[in-house]
Amino acid sequence: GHVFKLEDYRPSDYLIPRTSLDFRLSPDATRVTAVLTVERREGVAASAPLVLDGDGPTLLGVAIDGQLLSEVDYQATPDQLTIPTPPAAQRFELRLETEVAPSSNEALMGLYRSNNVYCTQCEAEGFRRITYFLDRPDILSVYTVRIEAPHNEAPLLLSNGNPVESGTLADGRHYAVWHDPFPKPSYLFALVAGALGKVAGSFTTLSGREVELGIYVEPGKERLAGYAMDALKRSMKWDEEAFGREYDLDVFNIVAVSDFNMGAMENKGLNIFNDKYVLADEETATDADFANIEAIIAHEYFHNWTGNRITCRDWFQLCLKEGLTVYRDHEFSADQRSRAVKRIAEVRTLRAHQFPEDQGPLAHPVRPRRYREINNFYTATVYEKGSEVVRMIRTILGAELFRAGMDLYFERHDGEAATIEDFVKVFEDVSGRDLAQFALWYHQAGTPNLAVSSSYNAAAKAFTLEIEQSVPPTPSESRKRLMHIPLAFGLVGDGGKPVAWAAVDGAIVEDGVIHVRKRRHTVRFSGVSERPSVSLNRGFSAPITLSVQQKADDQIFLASHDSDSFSRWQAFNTLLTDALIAAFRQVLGGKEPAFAARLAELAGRIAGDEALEPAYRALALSLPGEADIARDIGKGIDPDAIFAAREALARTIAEANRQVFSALYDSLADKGPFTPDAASAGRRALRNILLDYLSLLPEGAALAAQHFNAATNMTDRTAALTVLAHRHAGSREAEEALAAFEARYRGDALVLDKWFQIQAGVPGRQTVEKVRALMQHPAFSIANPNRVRSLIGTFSSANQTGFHRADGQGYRFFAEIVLEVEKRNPQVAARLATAMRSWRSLEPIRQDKARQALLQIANAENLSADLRDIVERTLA
Ligand code: DPP
Ligand code: ZN
Repeated sequence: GHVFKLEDYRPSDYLIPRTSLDFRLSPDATRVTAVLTVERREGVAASAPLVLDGDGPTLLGVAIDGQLLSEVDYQATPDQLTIPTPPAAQRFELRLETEVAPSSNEALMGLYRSNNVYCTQCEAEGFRRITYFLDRPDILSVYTVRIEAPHNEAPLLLSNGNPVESGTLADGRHYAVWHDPFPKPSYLFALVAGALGKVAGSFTTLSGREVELGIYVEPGKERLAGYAMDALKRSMKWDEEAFGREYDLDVFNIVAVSDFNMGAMENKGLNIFNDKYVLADEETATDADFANIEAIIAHEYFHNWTGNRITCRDWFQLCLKEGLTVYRDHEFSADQRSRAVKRIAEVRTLRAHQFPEDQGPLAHPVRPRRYREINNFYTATVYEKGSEVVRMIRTILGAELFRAGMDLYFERHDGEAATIEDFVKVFEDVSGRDLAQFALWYHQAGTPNLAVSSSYNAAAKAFTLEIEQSVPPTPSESRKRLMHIPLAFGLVGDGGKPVAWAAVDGAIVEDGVIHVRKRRHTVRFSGVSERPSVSLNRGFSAPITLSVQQKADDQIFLASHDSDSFSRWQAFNTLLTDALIAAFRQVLGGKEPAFAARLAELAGRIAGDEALEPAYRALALSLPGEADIARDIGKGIDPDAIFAAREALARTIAEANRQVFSALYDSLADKGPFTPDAASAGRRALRNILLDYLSLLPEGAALAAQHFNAATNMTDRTAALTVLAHRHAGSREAEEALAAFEARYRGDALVLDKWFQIQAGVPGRQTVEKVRALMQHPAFSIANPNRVRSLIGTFSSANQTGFHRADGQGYRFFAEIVLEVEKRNPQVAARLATAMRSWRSLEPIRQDKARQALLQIANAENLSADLRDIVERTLA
């Protein structure tokens, strides 16, 4: 396939300042008339051909300035429309008639049908499936859209911008016209038509403008959109307060659909959402679902400024909008909930998804320089690491200069298609700093490591840190440059108090941050009157790995006393990880794993520490996942041994803390009616992790069954069901609970996704057969991305012992299903296939089986560009 390269960027010869679209909707043959005002760019020769992008629309006719072209005047292929000799005038009108079939569009890109509702998804390159266009983000156009359909089939007709006209026509048909005054790239175009229920709201902006809000859902589900509406209003208010950003149209609409490739899409004034991220009440949604809804509603809304008003020059700049918008939604959630807890959760996610990507064959810079298929770059690196890079800018500049830089960014680039260079420049301009070395975070792949050791000289009152940075090689980048790493730190003394120093040399240290810029720094603190424990990378100030020469005593001390709550959590998590890695080696050596008694004691103390938020305690008690442990071990992975080590530690902690956990479990039972707020969710999280431990003790299955039966909300119900299915698989209690859950939610596809997910996650070799059987369940559909992700995605990316069965059956099944999904939906198949990205870290026997499965996919005929790209890079 073609490789797109950043350095090949050049502006197009033509612009399209105005786009007018007319849709005659029909499931199998929708007519689209596009009238484009085409303008030759200043300085471009009149002989320059006009070349538009396409992806299979049926072309019915082409006219220029009202004159129908004959077929010798243009060349059309499925992916290109060329007009070799456009008019000499600088500006002309191009009219295109195309036909598309939404009902047979299973790729869910372009115009398609979901539950009989017409909807669109155009990012990144879906618009070209509707009509030929300059389908690139630097072509900004003002759109007017007319939609016509039979009233009974599609009473609701929506597009971007503001409604300007609507009316009835003959034969039960009607139409609506929408106009979006803000020039936008084609990937932000959207259309929705169908029969939907509406939840209405309104918002008064900072400057007093009234905005009409609408959330549209499947009729009958309106009641489930209340939380999303509330989250939307809070997002709008927060963006005014935190970033001075006001909404700019008269209406803001959100539509929930059930077939959607991503989480949601930020189309201007008309966000389209995967219904999973809109619909919620306590009966059907977990606390995690509520938190996701809040975050994604905010994320898409925030795109209105970071993505829509200022968009990307080209797709290499994807992180310009995504990394920044993730940073904004993280800050929003931190302000709405608990900042400390939110930060820990973010870091866990980053480590679980971005670190393995950065450390494997799919590693790429936050701003890539090459791609074959842009759909494959909506990655944890672009999103999550991209957000961390923005956070580091704020750490380096401080809150005020960061805000000044953001203000300048909005002022300078509003209405433009910008680049990462533009973004970095505003912060250089407001601060006077040189961020050239810092900008390597955008350009260089790989997770940097800092090796740190410390020493204290009591006589000289000197404390010294030896810091050495390295960046591991990644595909096609074997030599790395030295990075600028802002390392937040603290010297912690008796009882957790900060230890003072008189002077420091060896690196720039400001506001609690060591600016690591060279390969080695010897940082000397003088006038230090007691031996401190050093707390490093506080708040996770940089997305790096640390190799610290630190005694277990120091870690235990920090896990109890560090005043930085992230680092305190980190210290305990490091102790757990070290113990689990040692236990893994014991299991491999045929021994029973053993754990230091003080680890379990510390777990008990954290669980019962009333000074700590319950949500924080829940996060501390949740052991590193099997995949986290595998990542930290790095190679020679035997998932069965990791599983055994982890179960042994959980059991040790449970047995040592039986009384404390049990009493605490009882005291945390929900009193009063359900509320989805962070504090209540935190109490449920703590109680449910305690259940997880207690379920390992005698009577554990009975306790979990009781928890399941007494549950009054989905959080508790799924927590108990998970414990039963995963820890007591095959027991009467587990079977009864699974059956009861299925019966209760038979008609609710989104809730049954949880049932699929829980069963796909059951550890052990038998699960592959169970997953295969569940594909025959009436609620499963291989055409629906949510179903596929719940069942197949969970099995392949979250079931270490099931998927990585030593005999390769998990991989074989997976290859077969990926190829099956690929026939309809290449994007979803390619995403699934990334589950194989860490195959080289497996022990040799599994590695060989994994390679065979990858080859099976690679050798299939007519592979899509999406899947081919992932599989070939994974095998390279
Ligand atoms: N809809 C996806 C997101 O918001 C891609 N833009 O991240
Ligand atoms: Zn986004």
